[in-house]
Amino acid sequence: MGEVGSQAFTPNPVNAAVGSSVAFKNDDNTIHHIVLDNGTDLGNVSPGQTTRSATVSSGAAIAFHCTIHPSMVGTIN
Ligand SMILES: [Cu+2]
Repeated sequence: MGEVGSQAFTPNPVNAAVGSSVAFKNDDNTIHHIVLDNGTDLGNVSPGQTTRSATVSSGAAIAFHCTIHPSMVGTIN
C-alpha cells in the first residue's frame, strides 16, 4: 500500500508483484485524486481514507499521479 502525506507519495516507487493489488492511504490533511497512467482512476481520497485497490497486471512500471496536485507523481514497479 502506498501512502500520501505532505503532498507526496510514500514509498516512491511502490514495489508490487504482478497479481498483487495496491491502494493508497491518505495521511495528508487535504483531499487527493489518484489516477494511474494506465487509465485506472482510483478517485478522490479524503484525509484518513484509503482508495480502492488496483491490481498490478503486468511487470511494466506504472506511473501514477494526483490530478489535484500536478507535482504529485510516482511509480509502481
Ligand atoms: Cu494531491
